[in-house]
Amino acid sequence: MSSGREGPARVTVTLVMPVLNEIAGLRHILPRIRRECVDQILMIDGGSTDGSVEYALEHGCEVHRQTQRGLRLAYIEAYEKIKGDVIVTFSPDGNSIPELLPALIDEMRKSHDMVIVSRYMPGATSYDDTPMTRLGNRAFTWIINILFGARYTDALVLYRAYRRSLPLELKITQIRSPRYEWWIGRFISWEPQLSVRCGKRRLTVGEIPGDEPRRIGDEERGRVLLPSSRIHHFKSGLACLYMFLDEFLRRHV
Ligand SMILES: Nc1nc2c(ncn2[C@@H]2O[C@H](COP(=O)(O)OP(=O)(O)OP(=O)(O)O)[C@@H](O)[C@H]2O)c(=O)[nH]1
Ligand SMILES: [Mg+2]
Repeated sequence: MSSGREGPARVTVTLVMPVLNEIAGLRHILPRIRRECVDQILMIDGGSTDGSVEYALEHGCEVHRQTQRGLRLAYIEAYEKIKGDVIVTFSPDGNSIPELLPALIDEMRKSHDMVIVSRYMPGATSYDDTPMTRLGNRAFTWIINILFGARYTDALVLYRAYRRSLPLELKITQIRSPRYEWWIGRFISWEPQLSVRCGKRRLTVGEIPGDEPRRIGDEERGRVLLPSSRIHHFKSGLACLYMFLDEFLRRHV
């Protein structure tokens, strides 16, 4: 079976895994990652207290403990520790299917700057979406396409691969916490901004279809959308909209 890395254009791959109390997911997912597909697994820990860090260390992962708030700053802090030519961001909460890694890396080797595992391409489904998140993800992807001349089917998903140098070239590593995120009280990750800036620069972005299974642990908890989760999604949406406006009005890249 292909690991996605054979051939003349062999690339080294770092799997970057943000984690905040995901022990149930890690137990299911880590054993399914074929180690010949990746050269380094770097877990970025947001302050887990459930044994996630210990489990990851025991299973051959490197761990960076983030000191600042939000996923973007977590990635920025850990950026220097990433050794691979290609970064794959991966959520070990069950949303990212490890068996798709070879196909993702294979597609990345076709001279793409970034490859997205799309939940909305024909043949793929998100089982984690609620009607609200589905509508939001699709509407925001459409807005990015219209404003920045891109053709994504899924511009927001975390599961994707890109050249290690891409966040530097797109100056994503220079963005700290914009003022609007402090006002809103929500610090968004860097994937939406990668999609926006790749669109602005007309970079080569590919997509492969990939289901998004439900978050591990939801079955036990029941699929209840808590009010706090709704507020959290609403704030993320608002922060994204501000970012789109800011990117549209200013020439950041
Ligand atoms: N290091 C770090 N990891 C985080 C943080 N917040 C969430 N994570 C992890 O990042 C991954 C993705 O987070 P989720 O909250 O599932 O994000 P999502 O699936 O895109 O969005 P939801 O629809 O809100 O669940 C999970 O493995 C989380 O444990 C954080 O502040 N720091
Ligand atoms: Mg998730």
